[in-house]
Amino acid sequence: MAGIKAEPFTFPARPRELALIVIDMQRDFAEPGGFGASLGNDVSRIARIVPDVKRLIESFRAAGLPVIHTMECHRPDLSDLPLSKRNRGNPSLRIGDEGPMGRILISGEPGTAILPELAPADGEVVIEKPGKGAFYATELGDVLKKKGITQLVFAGVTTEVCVQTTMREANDRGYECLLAEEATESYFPEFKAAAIAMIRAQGAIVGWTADVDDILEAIAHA
Ligand code: C5J
Repeated sequence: MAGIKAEPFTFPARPRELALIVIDMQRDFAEPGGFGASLGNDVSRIARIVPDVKRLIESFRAAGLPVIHTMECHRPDLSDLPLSKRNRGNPSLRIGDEGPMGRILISGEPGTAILPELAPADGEVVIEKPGKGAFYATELGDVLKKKGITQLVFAGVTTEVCVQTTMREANDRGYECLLAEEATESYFPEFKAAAIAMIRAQGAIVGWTADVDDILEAIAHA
């Protein structure tokens, strides 16, 4: 692989050290009645990226490269939910409350599940995370170390919250990070654009960004 065409310059991909990380493509963020909707967001924006996320997942699987999924969720007894998070804002339903898809953002509930089109395959790692960043209070760092992964391609939602937070955590831990632009979304288009701009500014200060087609092209030759 010669590298992946990206901004602000070519991503120096090393296929043996590369994994795809799909952040929080859960019903709770993408369907009416879930966490995203309870905060007053237009969740239809999220469903629109499903085909591009799926193309990325399929290409990594076809190349034999790891796909890792994350889910933002909490234990049923709420012991990993800080009160500051539960009480924040004025949502119509709080984390842990019973909603139309089960308890909001609680592990094992129907609404917390990953969208069926993007469901993890047998053997793929699924990280349940109580925070916005996927390294905080999870086994993600150990999983990546064991697999010899040093580079991460990012997809998922939302761009400026869980995706960007995890990219920043990964960048500080020495991972090289590439964001797939059409495979990430925000409830606020201007926040997606700003997150992409700030990630790749100053010579890729947090990481690189690339078109899904350019990532697929490179992975096909991995
Ligand atoms: C949010 C996330 N937006 N997965 N979570 O609360 O980005």
